Amino acid sequence: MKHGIYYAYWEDMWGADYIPYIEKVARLGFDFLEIGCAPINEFPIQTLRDLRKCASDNGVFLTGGYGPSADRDMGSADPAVVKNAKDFYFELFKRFEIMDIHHIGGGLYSYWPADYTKPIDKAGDWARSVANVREVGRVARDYGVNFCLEVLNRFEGYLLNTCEEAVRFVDEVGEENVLVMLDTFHMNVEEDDMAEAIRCAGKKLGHFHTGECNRRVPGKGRMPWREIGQALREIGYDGCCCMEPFVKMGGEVGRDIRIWHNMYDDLSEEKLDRDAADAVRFQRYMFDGQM
Ligand SMILES: [Mn+2]
Repeated sequence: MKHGIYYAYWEDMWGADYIPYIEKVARLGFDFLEIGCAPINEFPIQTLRDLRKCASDNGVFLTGGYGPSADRDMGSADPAVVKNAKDFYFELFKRFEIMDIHHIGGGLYSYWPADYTKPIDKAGDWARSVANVREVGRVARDYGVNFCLEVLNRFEGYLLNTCEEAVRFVDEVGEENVLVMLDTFHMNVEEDDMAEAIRCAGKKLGHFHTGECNRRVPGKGRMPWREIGQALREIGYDGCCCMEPFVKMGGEVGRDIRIWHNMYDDLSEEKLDRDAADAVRFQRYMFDGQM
């Protein structure tokens, strides 16, 4: 398995200069860095080339994470919103090719975080999203990109809350590069059995996020890591395991992740780096049985 981390652990906005984080995660012992997709279509082409070169020079690769804004919702009943979403992904895939990115994961089939002040049409959004994800997924396939649909807890999304729903959804989509994505934080809310959910995804598991129940780095809480690692090995998962810790209040990240207290007294970069380096050693040991 490949072990990575999402850049937003260190940042408070949905976008950043990713170059320093590429160098950092290589130094801390990771195989890849997950970058936020929100600003990518605005980056100059040279920046994309620089990111690719920096990753390659540092012996790591990049993946994309994305929580679509409400105006890029592929389940929307408004054709203008759906078109806006498709145009965003089509441009993004061209840019992924320049950056050598082959995985995108998140609530790509909908928008995030869900706005529950509005009425929810789950059946209608599901049907529209299946058709639209199929179309976007086919384009992703042409660029060699796996389009991974993240199962979210009920407070953040309403289309895919369990792995069983996600498997049904990707079966309806019927494209081999449109896959299920699980995240231990969301699974902890919705799944009866963490290992059973992983087995339910089986060969359709395309991307995996890790974090404790309160989104601290793996190893600092009560998540059943041994059982999770065992289940991933059982299904022969050889893909990306990206930790997605969030520990700081503030900014867009703190607001959207709902962090209303700092998780540590010491939030210095040195402390965050040390915890990340410990966590990747821990995760390798739990998932691969090696340090
Ligand atoms: Mn996640």
